[in-house]
Amino acid sequence: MLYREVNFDGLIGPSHNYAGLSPGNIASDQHKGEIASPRQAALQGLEKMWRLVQLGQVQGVLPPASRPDIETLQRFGFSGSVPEIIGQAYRQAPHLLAACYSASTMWAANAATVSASRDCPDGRVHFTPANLITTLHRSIETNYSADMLKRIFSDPAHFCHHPSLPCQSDYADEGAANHTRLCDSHSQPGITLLVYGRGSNNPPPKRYPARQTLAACETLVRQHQLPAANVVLAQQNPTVIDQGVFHHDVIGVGHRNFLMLHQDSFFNQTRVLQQLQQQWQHPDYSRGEPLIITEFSQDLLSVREAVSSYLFNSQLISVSPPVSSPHPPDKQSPDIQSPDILNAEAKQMLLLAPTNCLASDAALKAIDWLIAGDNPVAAVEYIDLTQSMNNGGGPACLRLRVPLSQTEQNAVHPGVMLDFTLYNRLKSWINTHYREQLTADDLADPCLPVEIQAALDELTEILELPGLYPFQV
Ligand code: SUG
Repeated sequence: MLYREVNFDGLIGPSHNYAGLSPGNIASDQHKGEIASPRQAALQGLEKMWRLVQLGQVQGVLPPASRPDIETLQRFGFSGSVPEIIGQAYRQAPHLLAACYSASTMWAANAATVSASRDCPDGRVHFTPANLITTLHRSIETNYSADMLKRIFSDPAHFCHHPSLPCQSDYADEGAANHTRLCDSHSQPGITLLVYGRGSNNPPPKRYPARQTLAACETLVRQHQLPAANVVLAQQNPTVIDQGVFHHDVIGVGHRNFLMLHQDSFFNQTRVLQQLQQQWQHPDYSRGEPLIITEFSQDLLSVREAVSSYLFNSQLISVSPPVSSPHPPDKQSPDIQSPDILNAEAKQMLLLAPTNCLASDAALKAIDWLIAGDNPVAAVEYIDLTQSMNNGGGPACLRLRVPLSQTEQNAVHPGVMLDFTLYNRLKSWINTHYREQLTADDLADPCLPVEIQAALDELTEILELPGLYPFQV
């Protein structure tokens, strides 16, 4: 049976803003207090999703959480009507209001860790929502993400949902941003590479938080019952976390039998890569293709340039040839390049990179070097996600990868699968409901929650997910 990697992207919510909420995420810090454009952000994210469809991929949409999170503001002691709660929070603790307004569920790579049914002994796709306990604004995503994923992947015959890990520092978990599945083809069992930043005897970072722990990774392996022969746990190099690599997906990306990463990604990288190669050749799994690993040297691309360009946060997409002539998305027609059935098993890959790479000579040289090298990447295409990028979220951050068989895909809630009709409906929904600009002071506007509720109410009709939000029940 054919298996595909299906991307589910977080739809960027109407309260997208720049609040500087993530220590160790350099872009979030640098753009703190700037004027955001929620409308532009959401349209950029939607264009990225649509581009994937045009490239013959199967693409889903994950609705944003409802913001502001009034329940959390009440837990912080603010009371009264919604305008009163917002007014008090704005005057007394604007950082709490900003946290409860964050549109951070857009970064779907942090929503959950997902294991393919081919990797799990019970033959189901396993989900563990991330507890995201390192930052306040992200820790309040978990309950919503868990419920939303259960609505979209609801059939217990195919999908198994675990509780998030305990909310204690030893179990800090940031989901798929620290998970890479390497496989021969999606229809074969893969190797689960899980990356953590602290919890072993090796030194943790000194300056910035390590958001994923060894104990969290071990727990995920147990929950999903992944066979030891198919698991590799690797520690992030603490010095790169201290340079702004707050998730592994800021410094490495893998797809199928290909992994590209910076030479300084892991603590004891040589050993980690050897272990991957050894496990790839495990006699119980006759993998036909070689595992191709491409390391970028510090001379080719410094960690600083990797973080500012977000080159490693690109998406790698299997596409049928020819892939060498990128062209901008055709906004008028559903110009699907080729049937996705061909793409799912295609050997060539396209690098879908953020336009920030275009501003870096080093990143451009590194991409040329990659394409010329002995690896599956045949072409690059750039995608403008500036609004999300300014908060440290590139192409790979915005998507949750879910490997699915055709039968499993048929069991996914169909209302969230992107086609030309849904793309157009979402575009007009964004243009109708989203503000052109949003500042920190706008968060005090009592009209904003009302506008957002109206928008989300309509969204649940578009996606056929009635009662998804607490204000609807
Ligand atoms: O958790 N930024 C997000 C970016 C997440 C990127 N995801 C992956 N790398 N997979 C974060 O740091 C900034 C919000 C603000 O500052 O307003 C923020 O949460």
